[in-house]
Amino acid sequence: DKLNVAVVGATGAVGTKILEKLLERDFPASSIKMLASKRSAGQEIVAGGRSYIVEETVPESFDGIDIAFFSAGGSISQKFAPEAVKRGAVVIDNTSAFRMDEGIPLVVPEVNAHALNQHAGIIANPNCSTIQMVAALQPVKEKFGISKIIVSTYQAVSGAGAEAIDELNEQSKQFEDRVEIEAQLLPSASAEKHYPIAFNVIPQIDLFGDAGYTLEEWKMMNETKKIFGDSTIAVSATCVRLPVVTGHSESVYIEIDQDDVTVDVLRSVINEAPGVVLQDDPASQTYPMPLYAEGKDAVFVGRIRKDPSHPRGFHLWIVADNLLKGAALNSVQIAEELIKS
Ligand code: A2P
Ligand code: 11C
Repeated sequence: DKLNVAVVGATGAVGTKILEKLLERDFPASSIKMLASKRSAGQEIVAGGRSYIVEETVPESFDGIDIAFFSAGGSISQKFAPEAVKRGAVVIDNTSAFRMDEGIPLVVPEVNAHALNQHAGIIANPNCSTIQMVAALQPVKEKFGISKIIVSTYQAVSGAGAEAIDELNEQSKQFEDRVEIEAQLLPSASAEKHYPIAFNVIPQIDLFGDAGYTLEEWKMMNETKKIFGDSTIAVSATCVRLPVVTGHSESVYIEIDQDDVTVDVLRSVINEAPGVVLQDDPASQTYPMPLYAEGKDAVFVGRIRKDPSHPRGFHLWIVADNLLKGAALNSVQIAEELIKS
């Protein structure tokens, strides 16, 4: 049975990738409706040799839709996801609007596909930096148990949307032209101050929340517990923006529950994980980098080593395309999993 599909945020950094993945993976869609704001209505998107005309998102857009992917920001999801569900669609939401709500599954198919068995119409796709971390750590958790995670991220600007990519490009040009760099968007459109991202590093993603952590950091901490179904796991995050266009990188420290696990054993366990590719050979300078992860579906892991001061402590370096496994691909995989059952 073929399905009627809608993509909300179709002109955005993630929305365009959702269409690409649906086509590339031969998703059984009988129609794909591309929805955005009124500003983009009438715009043509060409993909897979076909032309799609963008429409304005209104409640009636969801009449007859079976699956609706949302990636147009939290407020648009708040407004239209319930409308889509009311009209019989299942919503796969890429924003943070419903992720921590009880009864809303938060899913990375390689980790907790079982959570899809019970839903009330909305399924949440986790934050990009959370997805790649839990996908890489899942086999380690399953085999040895994990009691603690300390993560520092190195996040690309595309995570903040198409406008943030424009801002990095614009600022790079201003730097080259030796004119003053103007910052308008990062670290967050709604923040009081904005700082240049070109030739800089910003230790703030999204606004600040409780206890000195940013909202992005809280997302990584809370979502990890929910996806793993383990509220006891200790997680602390530091989230940082870099002048990289696409590909989030993460330095991750874990403490496992089992003694005497060697680096080689840890490598082989990670190597067997679905969707994960090991790139770990110091002798040949092999390790993951965002420039090479861009456009790839996999989560790449390298630099695996044992902490010299803790018998159960390990360090890893995890890289993935934040727009693909971090967003569009994971959303489409959720849809594939749903129609399997
Ligand atoms: P538009 O291009 O019409 O503004 P990104 O994540 O790259 O910043 O993209 C955001 C996406 O959300 C875009 O597709 C954008 O469409 C869409 N969007 C923004 N505001 C609305 C709205 N009011 N209704 C539907 N889609 C919206
Ligand atoms: C970033 N991770 O890189 C963010 C973007 O909750 O879906 C995704 C925000 C979210 O800026």
